[in-house]
Amino acid sequence: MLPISVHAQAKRAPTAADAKAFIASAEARLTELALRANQAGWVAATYITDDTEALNAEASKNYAVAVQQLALDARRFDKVKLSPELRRKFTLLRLGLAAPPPGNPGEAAELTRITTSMEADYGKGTYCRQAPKDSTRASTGGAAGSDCLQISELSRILVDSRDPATLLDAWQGWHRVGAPMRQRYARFVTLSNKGARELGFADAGAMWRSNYDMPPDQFAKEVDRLWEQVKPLYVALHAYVRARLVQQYGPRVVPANGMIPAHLLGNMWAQEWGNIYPIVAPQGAAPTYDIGALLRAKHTDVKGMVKYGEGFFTSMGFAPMPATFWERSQFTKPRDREVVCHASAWDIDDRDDLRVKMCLDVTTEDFITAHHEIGHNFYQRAYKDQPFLFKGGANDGFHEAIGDAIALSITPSYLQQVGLLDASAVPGPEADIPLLLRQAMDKVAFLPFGLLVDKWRWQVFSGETTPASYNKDWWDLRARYQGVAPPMARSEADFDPGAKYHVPANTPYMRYFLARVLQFQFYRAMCQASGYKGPLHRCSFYGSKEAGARLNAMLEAGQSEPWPETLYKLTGSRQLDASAITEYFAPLKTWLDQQNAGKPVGW
Ligand code: X8Z
Ligand code: ZN
Repeated sequence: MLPISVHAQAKRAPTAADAKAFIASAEARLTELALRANQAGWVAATYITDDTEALNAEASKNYAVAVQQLALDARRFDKVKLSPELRRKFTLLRLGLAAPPPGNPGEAAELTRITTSMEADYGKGTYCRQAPKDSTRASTGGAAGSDCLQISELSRILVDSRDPATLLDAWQGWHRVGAPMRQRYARFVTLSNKGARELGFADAGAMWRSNYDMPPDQFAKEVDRLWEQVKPLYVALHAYVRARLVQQYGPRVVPANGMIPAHLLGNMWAQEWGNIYPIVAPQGAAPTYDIGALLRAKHTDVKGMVKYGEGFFTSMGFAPMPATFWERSQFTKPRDREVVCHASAWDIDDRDDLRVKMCLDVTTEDFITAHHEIGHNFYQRAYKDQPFLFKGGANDGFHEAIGDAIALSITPSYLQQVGLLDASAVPGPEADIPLLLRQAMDKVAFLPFGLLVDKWRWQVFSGETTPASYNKDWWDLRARYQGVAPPMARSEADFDPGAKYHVPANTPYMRYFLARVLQFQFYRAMCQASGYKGPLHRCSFYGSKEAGARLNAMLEAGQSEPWPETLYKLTGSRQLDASAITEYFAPLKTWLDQQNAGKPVGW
């Protein structure tokens, strides 16, 4: 069946020139609608009210419906011979949305209402130890009262407390945020699948997997291949951390050869474990520095933390962020209103209006996050001269890897160079294992979590996981990949995936798994470009214009070509390759294997 719009032109077959004109007009229209959606999205995320939520839903719907309509209209060019560049724009247009709306206008509006409301509910989430008077506000009600804790306070408890009961209370309190989303999530899955099928994909998960310049099944195999490369490192870290947690909490809390309970790892989702480094630090080793403590000692404020991130990029030859970045960003949590605290980077006008939205504290974790977010902004600015459909990461994993690749250069000698560490306090090679362990607690621990979030969503979109087993299948994946168990009984009355931001916000997550691998590839390539020779983990390319030029060549290409070509520009390789991360951690792997000798490994 031909789309209706073709009948008017049925007199002659569409040509490449028609296709070019179609794309030019599509890009102009989407540029305008994206600006509106970004503006509405920004106010909705930095001032959550019913009105900003409604305005955001409206603007997102207008953008999404336009993309969807254009992608459907574009089918009339499917058989026209086009340049690879123009063909790529059509492909990207069809893949442009994480939640493609169905053609039915009522259903399209319902879909965006559901996504905006789930994200807002996540942002408003609170745990009130004493039930508030109005019991309908139990988990996501109004401004947090004095006895109500939000995600940042609950996360703080998971970092600081060493009391299993206190930790459990914070963990279960936050996980209540998911349950009220369960039904909406099921409806959301139905509607986005419908939109994906109208575009010709098997389901919305297959659509997500199609965004990597290879067939979707091949992409699924690629991530499994990478996981097999890094799994021995993860399993060794898991065994070592578990043994130290047994020492800390006893075998009744932590089974010596089983899974680690999810509330003991210093992070609400047990995704990064660096916050409990003090529990697992090598016995007898001199304590290493804590970057948060170094920053506080220098009275660095949150803006100052972001300045370090910017300073790294400018040292490599990038221009500083524009003044509006500093004026319009949200660096700290406002006291007088509710906001979505989950960190994000924004490119409001697809040119110079770059911003971050964060709720920073002066901690090591947030110092890394500041680098992560500003990395997005430098990427966005580097590709600002690309046409609309090529503005984006080579793939979404690239976007997530830039700031992190930079932050891998935060070595002892870098900290000395920027004046955060006194020369007398710079540790020598004896600190390699403690520093690598600290790093692995974040980077390596994350890998299985990064993999499983979308393994779960792929199953949900394909129908393999139905609402009847949402929670069970979530925890099955967490058991299988992470070796992490829920700290208390869970049931299908819960919806624990909803307690992780990216599920209610519908942000695909495999990008973070890719980024964990890619950032080490980028880092190794920039170390080489800077002329560094020596063990990979001690390299810092701060100040290297050569590394900056190579990085910029990759960034400015945006998504104008298949990502392997863009990867080649920086690394000289066209492959995703975990050998850089295993090389970086090789000395730690040897050490972990020694520590684990004769002890249980695996779960
Ligand atoms: O969501 C993020 C960034 C925003 S793009 C802060 N990250 C993932 C997460 O927090 O779950 C970065 C690491 C993984
Ligand atoms: Zn990010």
